[in-house]
Amino acid sequence: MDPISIYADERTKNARDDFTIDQNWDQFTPEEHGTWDILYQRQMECLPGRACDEFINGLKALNLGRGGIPDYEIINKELMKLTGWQVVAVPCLVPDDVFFEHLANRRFPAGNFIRKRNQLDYIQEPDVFHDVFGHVPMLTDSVFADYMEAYGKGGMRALGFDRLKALAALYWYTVEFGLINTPKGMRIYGAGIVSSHNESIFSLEARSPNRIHFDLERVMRTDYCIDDFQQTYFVNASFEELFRATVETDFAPLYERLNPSSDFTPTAAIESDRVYTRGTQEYSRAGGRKRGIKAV
Ligand code: HBI
Ligand code: FE
Repeated sequence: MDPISIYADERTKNARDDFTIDQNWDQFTPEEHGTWDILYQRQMECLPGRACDEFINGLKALNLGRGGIPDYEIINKELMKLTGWQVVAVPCLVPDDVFFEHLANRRFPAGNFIRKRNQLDYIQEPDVFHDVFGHVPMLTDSVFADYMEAYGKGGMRALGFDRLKALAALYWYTVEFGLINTPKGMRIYGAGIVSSHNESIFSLEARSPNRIHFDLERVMRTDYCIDDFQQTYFVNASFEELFRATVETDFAPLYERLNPSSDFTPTAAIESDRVYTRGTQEYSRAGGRKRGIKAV
């Protein structure tokens, strides 16, 4: 995700050195709490049977449906008890090194604003609904929580190798847009999908996208689209697979052999792929969101 507004923004003027700010939960208006409720209700109509159990269990454990934007004082008590993670408020996207440092210390940075009523379907910069509804429930799962910390530590190491695009692709195709095989079928865990009504349906049921089994190096070599539905979704066998792939990989030689830019386009399917669905790519070929193409 290319940070689109990280410096010199009036929102960052009272941020601390690590870009955190106080949530000031009581500053949110009834209208803003109402926006959370609208988005929450809409997602709860489409996620049961589509989101993985770990996500649904996390939503319940943190009671994110209690009504209104969650107060971090309250949810962090529960989250800390479960996996030692906490949510910290930030005004906007933060620089990569700051972001990785937070993850490496089990702090998830959440945008301290919520989208307007005329942006319910899409926002480019992550707001509190994308970050807290989308990302935080998975942090209640101990294996995924370990993965996110390992990712943050890997990210801090990566900064020295100038291979950020590859590392961002790993985040993008797992944390943001990952699918997972479960005994009940293919399910969603990626925050970018679970926080979007249409992509929750498109990612599992549309003919257009590829669905390919996760392979760490393949994912890191694949370009991605930041402002529309994905053209390929990668599918994990388990969160243990994701965690092991990250902690068992010696990233230094991998970064050396990776090219600075992506080798594969977002629509590619290659010889070594384990393909679940070879998509038609009809949605992106027709022009996607920009051309107002109906995805589902
Ligand atoms: N900052 N607040 C915030 N949220 C993000 O998801 C984020 C970020 N900065 C950088 C960043 N993501 C990317 O580098 C990662 O997607 C790798
Ligand atoms: Fe995100």
